[in-house]
Amino acid sequence: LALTLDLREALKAGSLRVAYQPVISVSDPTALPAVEALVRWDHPERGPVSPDHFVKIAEANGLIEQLGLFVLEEACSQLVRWCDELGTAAPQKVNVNLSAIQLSSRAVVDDVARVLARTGLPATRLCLEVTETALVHDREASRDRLLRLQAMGVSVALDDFGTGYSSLAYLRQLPVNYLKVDRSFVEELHRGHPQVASAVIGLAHSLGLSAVAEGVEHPEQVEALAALGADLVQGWLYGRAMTPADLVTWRREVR
Ligand code: G
Ligand code: G
Ligand code: MN
Ligand code: NA
Repeated sequence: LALTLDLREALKAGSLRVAYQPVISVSDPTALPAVEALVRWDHPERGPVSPDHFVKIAEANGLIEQLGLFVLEEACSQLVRWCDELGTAAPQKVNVNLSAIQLSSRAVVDDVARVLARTGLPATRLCLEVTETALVHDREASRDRLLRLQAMGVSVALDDFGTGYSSLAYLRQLPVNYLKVDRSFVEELHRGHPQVASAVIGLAHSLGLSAVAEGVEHPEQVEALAALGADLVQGWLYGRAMTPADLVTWRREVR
């Protein structure tokens, strides 16, 4: 309860921040096709609180729409600032995680449109990450909202793919552009079990989608993923989620 009250305060005070993890192209390691926005909370007494934990608290206490809008607005304005600072070296897109609750709201499409208009970020530079479980409730409404977002130019990624409950029959009808191979399958790859990663990448391609592998920590994983045809990769091997200033340094030094 105390944490819920503190989160409410933090949202009001604007003391949450957003960190950004690079997403790398397998075929062109000098490109920066995207960064994923990940919310961070440095609690004044407890120190950093895990986003897994406080995102759930926000979802359970009616705070997720406000949190989600904060991250979306912050991420879109940050990419506009990077475009000024880095020009063509700026990330091409920013990926923002959308909670199931946000997608279940009638307001989501207008909210996204409003933030894009306010920040001046072209819709084509925004990608929304949704999980399979976000799509099992009210399938028709979710599908319709994603279609309207795509019609605006926003792209959609299916996050943590393979860990939820989405049916493969439904996947074919879903308006998504990217399948994200869950970190657990990238880990298995490292332990000599490429079956699931291989199947997800194959499925993505057979549906005309790009495959993104998450949680890449070892060069051998990249080699294996490249051999399987993965398009994009992200993970600690390339960079952790970092502050906007650190991302600029990383971009200038590493690439
Ligand atoms: O860095 P990591 O510990 O950042 O993230 C943990 C979990 O929290 C992940 O499942 C991630 O998708 C989720 N998460 C991080 N940032 C956000 C956000 O802005 N919105 C939502 N809904 N989830 C987020
Ligand atoms: O669920 P989602 O994919 O949005 O969450 C991303 C989560 O994965 C964040 O918690 C992020 O910090 C974490 N993460 C990103 N890269 C790596 C990695 O290479 N290894 C591990 N163990 N975690 C990672
Ligand atoms: Mn994600
Ligand atoms: Na994920």
